Amino acid sequence: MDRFDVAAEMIQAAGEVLRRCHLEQAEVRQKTGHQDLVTFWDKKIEQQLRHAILTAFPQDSIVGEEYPPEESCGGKVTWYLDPIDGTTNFINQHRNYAISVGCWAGDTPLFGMVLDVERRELYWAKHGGGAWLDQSPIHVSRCRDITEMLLTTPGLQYTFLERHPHQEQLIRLARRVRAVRCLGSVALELCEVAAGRADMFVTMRSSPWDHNAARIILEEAGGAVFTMDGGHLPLNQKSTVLALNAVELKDHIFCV
Ligand code: 2AM
Ligand code: CA
Repeated sequence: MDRFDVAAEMIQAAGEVLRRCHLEQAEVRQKTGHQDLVTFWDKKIEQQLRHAILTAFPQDSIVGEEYPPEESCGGKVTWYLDPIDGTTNFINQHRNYAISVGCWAGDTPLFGMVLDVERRELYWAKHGGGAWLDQSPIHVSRCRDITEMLLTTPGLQYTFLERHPHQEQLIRLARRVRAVRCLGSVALELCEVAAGRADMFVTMRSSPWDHNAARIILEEAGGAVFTMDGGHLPLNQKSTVLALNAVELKDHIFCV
């Protein structure tokens, strides 16, 4: 099996585990505070994914949310894993959470997969092969009028309410768009833009495991990703993220 097939098999097996699990109160822990949580299942699933990858490709590197990076022994392929993206949704709703698996050769994308676990929907893209939702091709929206756009952002608090250098710009943008939606999962929200159900996405907080799978899917669907400053989105650092349904939109969204 090649890396894509290993990823497809392991992500579906992990989804099955999460759909069947019953989360106990004692399995939830705070990381940096009461709005940043981790569960027994985040760790369990990441262990399961790491084991599947390293069994098949022991030379590969792994960057995942819950454990220190697994350094490569000579290979140049890196996997970016988020075992549960949208942990708060997993805890409070048991829906609207994803497993995110991105695979890169240095800074060249190989493929990205995002499983919407409870809907049993797999978003995926191979570099140069278009973007897909299960067997159907997906594409970003054609909308170019900002007043008709849906803006999605995972966290109302940290996008609009906390002080940060882009706060005023974002509040102005929120007044111009048709509506703002908060789903609570970076990976699923980037896929919403890829599938044309939202037109743009912003977050003030994202990590490589949150966005390095879905960014491949979004770019293959015709969209573009940047930092909030309009710069290149880094592969290996925490960053702000701005995602658009068209690269040209970047020069227009903050000009009012
Ligand atoms: P997570 O569920 O894997 O933690 C909404 O919280 C979205 O923002 C989720 O995709 C979440 O990923 C992500 N996120 C990134 N950094 C975060 C942070 N410091 N606190 C809360 N959510 C964070
Ligand atoms: Ca996570």
